[in-house]
Amino acid sequence: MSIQWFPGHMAKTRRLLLEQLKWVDVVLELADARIPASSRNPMLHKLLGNKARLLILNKADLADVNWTSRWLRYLKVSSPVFAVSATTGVGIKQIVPELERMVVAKQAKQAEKGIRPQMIRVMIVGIPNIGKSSLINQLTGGAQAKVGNKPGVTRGNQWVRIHDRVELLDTPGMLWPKFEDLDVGRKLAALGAVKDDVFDIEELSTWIIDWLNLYSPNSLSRYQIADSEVNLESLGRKRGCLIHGGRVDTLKAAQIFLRDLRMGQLGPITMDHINDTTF
Ligand SMILES: Nc1nc2c(ncn2[C@@H]2O[C@H](COP(=O)(O)OP(=O)(O)O)[C@@H](O)[C@H]2O)c(=O)[nH]1
Ligand SMILES: [Mg+2]
Repeated sequence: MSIQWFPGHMAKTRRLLLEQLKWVDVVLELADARIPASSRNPMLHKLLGNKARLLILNKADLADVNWTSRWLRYLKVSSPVFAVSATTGVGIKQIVPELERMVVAKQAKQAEKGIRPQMIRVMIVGIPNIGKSSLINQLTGGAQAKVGNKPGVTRGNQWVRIHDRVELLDTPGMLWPKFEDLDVGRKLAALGAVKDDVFDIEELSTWIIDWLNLYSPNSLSRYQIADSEVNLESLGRKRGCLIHGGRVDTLKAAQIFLRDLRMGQLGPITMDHINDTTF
């Protein structure tokens, strides 16, 4: 696939991430609760090696709660996982106690060797727009409490104390989104995780509307289109996106639709589903 889904340079991003990873004990991997699979980077696993990872499904306020609990059950088989909202703060309080639990064994080993418990150093990683900065703000309460932040000193890693035993790297690790699968790309674009110039937004909107018609028809009820199928045409007509001759401005309709979707105006939506019925 030749489409440029990611503004950065992948090799450089990867190098930077590996450099940052050296300093941390635990990685907070951010995914989007609305697309818990599509919003993760498949390479991260390899980059992490055996480093501890806490998975966080952010934007849970915009996701379908039933799907979120299914995803949590499914994902916790592989790593500890929480659902949170970095804007409302819901779920954030679970993070620090879990970080402490995660390093208990390591610190017990160190204690046996007579090493005093060290600060737990953590960093946040995730693809663009996943909520990394918002989560840093939640955890630091606005970053007043910088550790080792001396004016005039060359900028390096800045650590912010978020608990008496936990420090957070104030620069999140950037990951690139998955590139391989067109539908993954469409879901990422649908929810604003890749830039709007990657896809034709009328085609994208049509794909999403078809998806919703199939899997989540209630989401479209907001438009109160009862007499015909919901599509860009009927949606635009309903929302008054008309050009002369009474034709529908489908570009305008697509813009309105995408804005509604991303702002949660269509209600909670989860676009990655689990096929395995045991979860
Ligand atoms: N509704 C909702 N919006 C969020 C949440 N977390 C982040 N956002 C929004 O998502 C956008 C990107 O967030 P940001 O923290 O800048 O992401 P970053 O690029 O990973 O640093 C911003 O508009 C945030 O307000 C969340 O939990 N819920
Ligand atoms: Mg940011």
